[in-house]
Amino acid sequence: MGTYYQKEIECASREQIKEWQSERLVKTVKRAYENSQYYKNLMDDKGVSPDDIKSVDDLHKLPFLEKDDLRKSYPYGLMSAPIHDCIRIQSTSGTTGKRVIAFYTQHDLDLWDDCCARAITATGATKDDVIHISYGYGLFTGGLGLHGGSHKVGSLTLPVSSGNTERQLQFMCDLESTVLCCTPSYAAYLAETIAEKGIKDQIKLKAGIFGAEAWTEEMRKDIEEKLGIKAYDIYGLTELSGPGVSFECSEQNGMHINEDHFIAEIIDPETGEVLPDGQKGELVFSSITKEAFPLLRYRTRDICILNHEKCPCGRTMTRMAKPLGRSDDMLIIKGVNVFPSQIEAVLLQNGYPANYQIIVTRVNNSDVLDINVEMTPEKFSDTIGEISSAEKVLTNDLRAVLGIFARVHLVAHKSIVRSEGKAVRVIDKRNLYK
Ligand code: DLL
Repeated sequence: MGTYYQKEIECASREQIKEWQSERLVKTVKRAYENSQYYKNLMDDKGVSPDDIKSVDDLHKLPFLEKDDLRKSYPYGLMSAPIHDCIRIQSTSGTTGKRVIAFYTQHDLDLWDDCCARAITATGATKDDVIHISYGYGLFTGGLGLHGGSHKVGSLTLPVSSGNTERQLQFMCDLESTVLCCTPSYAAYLAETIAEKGIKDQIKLKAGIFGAEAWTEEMRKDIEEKLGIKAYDIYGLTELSGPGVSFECSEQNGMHINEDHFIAEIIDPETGEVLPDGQKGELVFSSITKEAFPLLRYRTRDICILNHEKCPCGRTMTRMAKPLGRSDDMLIIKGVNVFPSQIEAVLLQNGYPANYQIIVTRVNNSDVLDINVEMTPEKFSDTIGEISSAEKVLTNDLRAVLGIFARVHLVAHKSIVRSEGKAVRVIDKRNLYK
């Protein structure tokens, strides 16, 4: 049996969960339709009205919502609460131009914090623990999400944020952090640094809550061994609130979806058809308790499988597998969402052709991004100094747009193999999805 933050909810009967979902869905559809012109248009176009949605069984009647809808309706088009009731925004990482912005009322933040508190408590943590948060704070949801959850649990919260490994380790040793929250790649990096410094005996960690990017079971084992902890997965996305949409329990066998707040469906990414239980497809979520920014049938583009079997931990909430891939071309590099189109835009702005190749590798559990870019005859230079300064310009421009470092390599004209079909722009050697 597990440890719970809200046992009566996390272990509720399936009938009770369905009842909550139906009642909350009906309310949310009405709220969205009445407050957002964008939603109203979407539903009117599909010929469905709020009266058609009487229970969770009617969910399939609603139109899908996609990332593109969020861009088109930027910034306020999908708001379902007055702006003066909103107290915060968060935003997705690494996108340019019209970023995806999520708005929160006090009520929304409160429920999000509950979701993260459930994830923290599932690791066995209590108010006696020291929660060390190395996810980035700011627009990214990782830091502030786990921070709110840790406050709810009543633990001592260390808002260290990302970066500055020396400082991380100093706090970790001096304040005896017991639960580490960060991306799995940063956890692996910290583990390595701890070993190099020979300070393992000063580390009191017992659990880690790692997410925001794909990671394998091999990586879990490696981190667990090196840090001497149990490593828990956590999933979420900005559009739905942030981390805590689902989280792992002590069984480490799938992430429990907080179904009192989010309804999950699996669809065929090509046809949009809802797939039967146990089939692999694209994960679609409806958030049914949010006031400011509820999303109905939002296509996450994450490929996944749901598991409705009862979990030995006692929770009744459906589990989702680790995401098995994406149905779009988004890459997550060092926890940052990167679209190849953003890279292409920078190259074109700098006068390079769209002949490039993005190569992502993982060296010592840390992502490395290399971009090979063809020079045009006009851009050609055989002077090393000129080439390296042109590469530097691209690296800086890419860093400004993506927020991460990329190694740019200018290569000879026509040296990148041309494809007869779709160009192979991305070579992801990390094998993150099994
Ligand atoms: O990554 C929220 C988050 C923060 C989750 C901290 C967990 C911990 P976004 O930046 O909007 O939000 O990116 C969302 O990241 O659609 C998945 O593709 C991917 N992702 C998130 N968690 C996991 C995970 C945050 N545990 C996108 N495993 C999602 C695999 C994940 N992929």
